Amino acid sequence: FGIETALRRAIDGGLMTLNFQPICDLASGRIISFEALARWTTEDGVELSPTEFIPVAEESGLIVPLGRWAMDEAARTLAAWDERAGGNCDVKVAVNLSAIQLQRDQVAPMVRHALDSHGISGDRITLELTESAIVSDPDRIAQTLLALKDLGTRLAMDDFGTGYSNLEYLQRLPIDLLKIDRSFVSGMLADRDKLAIVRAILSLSQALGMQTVAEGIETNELAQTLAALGCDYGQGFLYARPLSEVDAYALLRKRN
Ligand code: G
Ligand code: G
Ligand code: NA
Ligand code: MN
Repeated sequence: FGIETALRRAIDGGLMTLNFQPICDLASGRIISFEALARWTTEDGVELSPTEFIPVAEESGLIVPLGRWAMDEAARTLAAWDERAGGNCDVKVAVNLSAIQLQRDQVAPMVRHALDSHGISGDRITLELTESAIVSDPDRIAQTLLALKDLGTRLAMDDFGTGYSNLEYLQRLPIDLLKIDRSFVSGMLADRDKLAIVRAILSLSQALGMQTVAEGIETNELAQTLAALGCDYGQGFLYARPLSEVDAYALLRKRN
């Protein structure tokens, strides 16, 4: 229970922060949005990655308050950026939703509350779901996703291609964006099978009227190839690593 108690204290005590990694339009390089990525700096000053604490949060149920904190913090950050930009800021923020959070929390009212608290319109927020969220309870999830669409948010399927779900849900659920998993993208110039998978995901998303984000772009060559294949957006170290709120805003002012 040690880590669980510590995580609860971190959520309540301001030890969690959000980092922001840009998602860029592949054709123009313009920053469209930032993915909000949680960071936990422990009392000893050690920075823990979400891959270490999200599983703990999910098993303990702390993902509900953690997810609420992340959504509120994302909306608060957008409001702060808007104010700094004198209202001339239209960048979006993408917030991750865990499958457990979707099962256990009332996610649509939670998102609405965060938006209202900070005066942010729903179209500034993208919510990233994983395939596992949909497998667990498709009917309940469908209702939640429709309620989120009513708020104006965009919905993205994260790590697409790595889960166990069937494709039927893709046309049935109001998904706007597919994020092509880094495991397919990063090796696609050297591996014909990976390239074939990326092309298949791109044609599937086009046929279903969805947009695409390629994850894990580290080189210009990869960005150009993906743009030529019709991929809309890209994310990866080529553009930037996950940045502090201050650095993310500075990059936005410099680049856009
Ligand atoms: O930032 P990093 O690359 O270490 O992120 C690792 C994983 O943690 C990513 O898959 C990301 O989606 C997930 N993650 C980061 N922040 C959050 C969060 O606030 N909530 C949830 N549910 N997952 C997150
Ligand atoms: O699961 P999710 O896709 O949300 O995870 C995002 C994670 O991927 C973060 O931990 C982030 O640091 C990492 N990441 C983002 N861009 C790149 C990249 O270009 N290369 C590599 N190797 N990792 C990346
Ligand atoms: Na994500
Ligand atoms: Mn992802």
